[in-house]
Amino acid sequence: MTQDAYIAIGSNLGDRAAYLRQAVRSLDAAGGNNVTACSPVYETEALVLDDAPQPPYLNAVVRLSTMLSPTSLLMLCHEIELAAGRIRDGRRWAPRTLDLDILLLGSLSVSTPVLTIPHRELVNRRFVLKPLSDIAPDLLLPDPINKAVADALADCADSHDLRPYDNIFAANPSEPAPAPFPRNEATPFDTFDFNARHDIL
Ligand code: A4P
Ligand code: MG
Repeated sequence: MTQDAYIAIGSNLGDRAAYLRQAVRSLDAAGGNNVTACSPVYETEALVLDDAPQPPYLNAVVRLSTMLSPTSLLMLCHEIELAAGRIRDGRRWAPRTLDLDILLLGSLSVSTPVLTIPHRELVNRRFVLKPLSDIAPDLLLPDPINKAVADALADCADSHDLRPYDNIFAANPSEPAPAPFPRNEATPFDTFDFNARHDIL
């Protein structure tokens, strides 16, 4: 059985559009996954934790039909970030070639030391809620949010500007779709019975 996952994609280093396109191809190519919707892309000023300026981000959200368990989906996201040359130096919110955040996975609420679903910043960020609302305005956000995406966007206090960017996900006959990043086939992926009870919940 598949579930819809919603993944936020961001990049503020290097060829941002290329990283976003290749990330979408890589999510689609792995483990029986299927990307079924891509939001418009927005350019957004970087939200930072200190005074050091950062380049602006490209942000988007995709819907992914998946059978992967929450943990396997997180592993896949980390693998794709690594393949995109992301360097984790321990600093939170540091500039990055690619960031993949799991916003939602079916109607699951997950809270473990390494994974929180719905994503803990989901309702605080316009650069996440706007593209999510573009593709799923009526989707009900699960516990502890419990409201529709469009209502969460209307209630969001974040007033940062979102600049519509080129439609980089549209098929372009003069430019072939990028190949997915090479997969590490040794990574064991689990599928997940979303109807069963799990101790991860
Ligand atoms: N983690 C827990 N829950 C999740 C989840 N639902 N999806 C854990 C993905 N990861 C999740 O993330 C730290 C750890 O969060 C992961 O190892 C995972 O176990 P990270 O990607 O290593 O580090 P980070 O991204 O710097 O930290 P964090 O807190 O995840 O930051 P965010 O929320 O990703 O924000 N400004 C603009 N304009 N646009 C952006 O996209 N993004 C960020 C990063 C900051 N400023 C931004 C943007
Ligand atoms: Mg992150």
